[in-house]
Amino acid sequence: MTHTVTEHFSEQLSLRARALLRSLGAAVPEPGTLAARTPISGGVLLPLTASTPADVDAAIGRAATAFRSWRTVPAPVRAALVRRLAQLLVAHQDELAELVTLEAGKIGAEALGEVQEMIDVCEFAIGLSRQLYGVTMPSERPGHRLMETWHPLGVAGVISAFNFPVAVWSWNTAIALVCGDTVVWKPSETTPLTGLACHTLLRRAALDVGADPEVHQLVQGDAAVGEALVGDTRVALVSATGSVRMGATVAPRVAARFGRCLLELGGNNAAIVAPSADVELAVRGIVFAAAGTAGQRCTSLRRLIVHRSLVDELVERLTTAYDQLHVGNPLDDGVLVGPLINERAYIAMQAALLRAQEEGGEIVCGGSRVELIGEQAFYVRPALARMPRQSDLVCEETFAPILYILTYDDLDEAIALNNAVPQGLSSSIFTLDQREAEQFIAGSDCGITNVNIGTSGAEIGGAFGGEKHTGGGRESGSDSWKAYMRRATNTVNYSTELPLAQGIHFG
Ligand code: UN1
Repeated sequence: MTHTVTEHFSEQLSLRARALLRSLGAAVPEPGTLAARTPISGGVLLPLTASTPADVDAAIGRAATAFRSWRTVPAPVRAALVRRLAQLLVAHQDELAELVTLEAGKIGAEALGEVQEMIDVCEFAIGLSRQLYGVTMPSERPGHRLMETWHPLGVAGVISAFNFPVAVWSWNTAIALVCGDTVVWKPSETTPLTGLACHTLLRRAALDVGADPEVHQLVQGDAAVGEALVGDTRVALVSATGSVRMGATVAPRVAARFGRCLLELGGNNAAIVAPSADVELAVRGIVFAAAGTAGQRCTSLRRLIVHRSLVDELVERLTTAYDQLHVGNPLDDGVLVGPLINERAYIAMQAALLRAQEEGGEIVCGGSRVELIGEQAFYVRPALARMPRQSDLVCEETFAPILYILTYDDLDEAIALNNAVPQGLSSSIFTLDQREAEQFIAGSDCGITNVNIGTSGAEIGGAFGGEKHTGGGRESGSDSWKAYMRRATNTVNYSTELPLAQGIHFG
């Protein structure tokens, strides 16, 4: 496209974003210095106003005030708000998904899937509202009851990333709200419009069911806005998704004020392909996990650890599959790989590919830029790189579609390679040998360990998160809700005596 054609296209995308915001009920924001861009063309969708320190302070104040009454609303009644949000998400699934495509560059199917993930977690949270169970234990004293009760924690500060701009918000918010917390959300500065859209839907849901709309606050801007949340003692829980570097600054600051942190940081996810693998199935799983979302999921597959007997055949099959991947405008039908989020991501990818070659690797296919829609949009062909060993480069997370291929001879070695990186989010094995599968489940040090599926695309029902530099947090399903609540251990004496524990006699 020529310069002017690209500009014209960007204007069309901007008009579309405005129309989508309006149909989602959001007023087009006051123009300011925070530019919402689209990676589809690199153009500006809308200029927004970033929150000032005073805005953030006021937002936290409103959330803290709203908490005082929200915490007293029974959890199943709180769930009415989440139920209404789910209904609005169902009604607006297409528009919100399209906005995700415009802002994050996801292909249609994945953007719809992301909104589906929101609906799913809302349903989970609604059921959860009647299952915030505490346990009881036998007391060692007669006439006593020992039990645990769970109570709302306070204000949850949610800091989310560009790559799942709406789903990760909903994981945190749907659950925090039924748990009785209020939320202050800072979306990625790269995806402020989807932030605005979700905030608008939630406020509308609150008004529709007669809940206090102040239970949710939106703040917009760069790292300084996030830091204001991190440093504020009124924010009981900081739930942050992003880079390891970001987590390394957030965690000590929250710890220093004895706040609570829930971290979802980088991943460097591997899949092992064992000799018994169903290779056809493995190829499909690998391609989705490595090239899907243009390699920009925390759970994207970045390392393939293949048995030596299989590696040549697998690389050949993967190359054939990669050659058929349609890279292009994610709004177009048939496209499987959309753009990288920005130029920085493109530069990081090119630097990694260069380093891979310097370290003796071979770029088997992909890696090059496809200039489709002007100079400011960064489309790349997903790359396969065969590496002689797990070098420093391979141990780093590059947020782009590069799959490093390594070989192994015995399973212990493969599991050791899986574990020999600083991150610990997701992992998988392709094998039809049950012993191998179980050995891997026990041996992988990651928070997510799969068999015969790729590393990405987790369902919301499980706990999502990882170990080591991934930060240790768990979000979404299972008992992740416990991170959003305060546990109290209660001893109730219904006797007329006052026996002391441990058999102590006092006086
Ligand atoms: C992320 O990349 O931050 O498991 C979240 C998956 C998605 C969520 C990814 N359900 O790939």
